[in-house]
Amino acid sequence: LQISVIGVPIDFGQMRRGVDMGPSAIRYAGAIERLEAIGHTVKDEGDIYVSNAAQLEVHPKLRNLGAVVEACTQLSNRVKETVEQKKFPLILGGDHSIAIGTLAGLAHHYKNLGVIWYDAHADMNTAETSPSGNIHGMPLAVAMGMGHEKLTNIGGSGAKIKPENLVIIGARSVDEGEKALIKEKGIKVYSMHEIDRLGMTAVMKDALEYLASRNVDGVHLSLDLDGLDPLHTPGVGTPVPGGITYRESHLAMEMLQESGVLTSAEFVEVNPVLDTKNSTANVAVELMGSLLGESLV
Ligand code: DIR
Ligand code: MN
Ligand code: MN
Ligand code: MN
Repeated sequence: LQISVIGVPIDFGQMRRGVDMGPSAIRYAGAIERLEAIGHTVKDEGDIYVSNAAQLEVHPKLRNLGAVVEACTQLSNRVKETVEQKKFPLILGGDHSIAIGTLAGLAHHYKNLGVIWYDAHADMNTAETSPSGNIHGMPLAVAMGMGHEKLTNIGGSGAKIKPENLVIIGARSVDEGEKALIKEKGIKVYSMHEIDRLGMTAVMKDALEYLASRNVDGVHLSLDLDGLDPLHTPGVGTPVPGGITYRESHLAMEMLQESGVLTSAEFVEVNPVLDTKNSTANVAVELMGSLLGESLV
């Protein structure tokens, strides 16, 4: 593959400072070299410029709205260009609010995009349902066309993804408003219950068959490192115990690689300030290896 790596050093989508250093931490963990060793042509496109949030619009229920809109607008354009150049976009966060920009950019080319959301959370709040006002808990709602119009208009108005083309894997901390939306839209969720009960092999097989049955024209992986158990990825802002294991996560990445359907990916919420010896960024890079074709033997 021709891979374009785009960093988004933003921590304004939530309240724990430091996740803006995620792209550096992931680079220091050897992401570029690791992907080159597989045989990919990798271009590090550097980072999106992120303004000082205090100088931009503030909103009582959407923390740092202006800064998130500005960064996501730039990211949307960069992702769109990357796909136009027939390159594989690999986005490094930053908090999960950046997915608003990623999905807006992808939507320009993929009219029936499949999305795998690997996360402890459903990230489907709006200003009205959010318990926190943190935009990193909202990107999927925005991508489905719900929320403040400054967010839903990034990269063009309207919905960027269809709820029936979305699968969530690893959920274990879902807010009431999100639960209602999941029911209303019939969104496919593989919570920790399904992972425990069926095993990751069956979950991934089912998820991939589901997306194939939807005739998706691409598949984006949005991987929040808090989807894994904090034992493996302690450097995240909102750790939730009882998560996906390290081995299950490698298996999931390997099955996604084998399927051959993946067209873009992002790794988010790595916070070096909260981490132990960069272990969370190291896990991110190891998972990237499995996702993009590294073989064990
Ligand atoms: C919570 C936490 N659902 C919120 N969300 C997180 O603030 O909306 N997402 N941590 O990654
Ligand atoms: Mn175009
Ligand atoms: Mn999360
Ligand atoms: Mn998330």
